[in-house]
Amino acid sequence: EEKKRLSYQQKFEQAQHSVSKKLLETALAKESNLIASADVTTTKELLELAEKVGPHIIALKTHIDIISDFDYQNTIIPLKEIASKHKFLLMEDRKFADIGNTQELQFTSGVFRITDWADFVTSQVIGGFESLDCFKNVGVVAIIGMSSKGTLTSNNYREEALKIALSHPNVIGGVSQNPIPEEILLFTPGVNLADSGDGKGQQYNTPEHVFKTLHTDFIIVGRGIYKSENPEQAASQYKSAGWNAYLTSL
Ligand code: S5P
Repeated sequence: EEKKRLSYQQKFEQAQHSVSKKLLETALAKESNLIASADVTTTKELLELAEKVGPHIIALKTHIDIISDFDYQNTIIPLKEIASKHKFLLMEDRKFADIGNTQELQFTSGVFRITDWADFVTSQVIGGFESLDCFKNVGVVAIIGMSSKGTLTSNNYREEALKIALSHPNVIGGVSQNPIPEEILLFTPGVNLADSGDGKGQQYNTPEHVFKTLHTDFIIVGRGIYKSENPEQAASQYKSAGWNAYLTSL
């Protein structure tokens, strides 16, 4: 018999961090474990996508530095309004990868001022335990393993990265293509219902696969949604596929 996973309710009850609680609470309320990745390059596309997929997602993942007309007032303020209207969180996929002092500057300064609006951020753990101390007011999702072909996140790297992730109080979860301990949340990108790759190294799995084999908590879907002819409908499909796969894995 296969090992059973903890339910979102059980994880909610044992969660320590306010952002973990918020994510799990949102998942239960919306019956969704879907995070849409908004890898679009203009404010208009970002806001339109957020509005369309908002009802179906628990978080919108941004790469805010690819928005060519970024402007705090015109990009972030309306994005935050849409997020609060549709009750989803904002996840900035910055993948910090430097010493603590530099990460702190990248997190708080520049035009993006990530600290002022992101609910949680991604960070590499290559800079070591203390490099994560600066992310005090947000949750950190540590990059444990990457989805791309030829990644350097070997077994040994992942083991060491997990030690940091599990012991740091700012860390709420990890990004990985392998199972991780249930004390932190598992976020899995590289999910697509139609494709197995993108010709640029990305490797895709289905929602069924990642819930069954990894016991993932949240799926991250980019092109499967924003490149679709009908992103609203695609988000709804991924939401159902993800939720059904979760229920089946219980
Ligand atoms: O290992 C990873 C980690 C991340 S966060 N592999 C990934 O693909 N990602 C991100 O997930 C990537 O930066 C992109 O924003 C998204 C996947 O997009 P898709 O279009 O391939 O679904």
